[in-house]
Amino acid sequence: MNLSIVLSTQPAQFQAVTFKGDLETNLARIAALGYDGVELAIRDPKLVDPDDLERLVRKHSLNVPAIGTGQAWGEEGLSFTDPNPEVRRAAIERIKAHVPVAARFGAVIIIGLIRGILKPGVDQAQAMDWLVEALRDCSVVARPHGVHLALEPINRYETTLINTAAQGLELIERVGADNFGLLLDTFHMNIEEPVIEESIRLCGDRIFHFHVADSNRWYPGAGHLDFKSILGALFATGYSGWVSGEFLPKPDAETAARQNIACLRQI
Ligand code: LER
Ligand code: MN
Repeated sequence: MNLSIVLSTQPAQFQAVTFKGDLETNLARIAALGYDGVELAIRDPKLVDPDDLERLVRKHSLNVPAIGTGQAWGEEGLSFTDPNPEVRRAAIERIKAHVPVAARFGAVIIIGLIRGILKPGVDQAQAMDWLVEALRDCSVVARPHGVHLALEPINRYETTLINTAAQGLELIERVGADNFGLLLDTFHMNIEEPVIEESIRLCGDRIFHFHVADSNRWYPGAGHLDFKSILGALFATGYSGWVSGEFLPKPDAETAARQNIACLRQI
């Protein structure tokens, strides 16, 4: 099992980022804890020097399995489904700008909240059309670089667009690109999926990336999810990707990251 953990390269409001702050210090801490990789949350690729980033990551013998893009929404309000066409265009351009960085690391580009939240006056069907159009556009640009895009079903309290694995699969049908799939997150699945393992089986080879957090969004083992059963179902699909920790830095980042490794390695 390849284990990674989320690390933000810039200051961020989103709370379930275990590590924030000085990049090199955190990379050293994450490597020392025994992780194989680091999932980088990058608001804008223009804010990072890819050569520098690669040098630092390699220095600590870490991989980068995925790039999180949600801060472009959280900090700047960019979204695929904003009623303003300029905002939609900027969101699409932002995702395309991640492609060379993702290609360099062999990382999946995560489509989280950059898909947006339905704004007042916007019709759901219209928003879905914009979403499909944006995802087709980005998938076409990413494909020649061998880059995959993974949309994350997110629970109803955070967005109105694509809350469940089944909705994610319908979206995949509509987008119709073989480099477009899903990121499943156990925290969201615990809220939205009747049976987590069944949803995992249903998504099968369309699972491009996987986030773990327990039911309370603490590290695995701190809540009531059955990770032995969940990860059993995941690997039974033939999944050979990463299991990435995205949980609250509670009681503190170091302890949470250590407990996650202890719980998952035992499984
Ligand atoms: C991001 O991966 C995530 O899980 C969402 O909760 C972001 O809001
Ligand atoms: Mn997540």
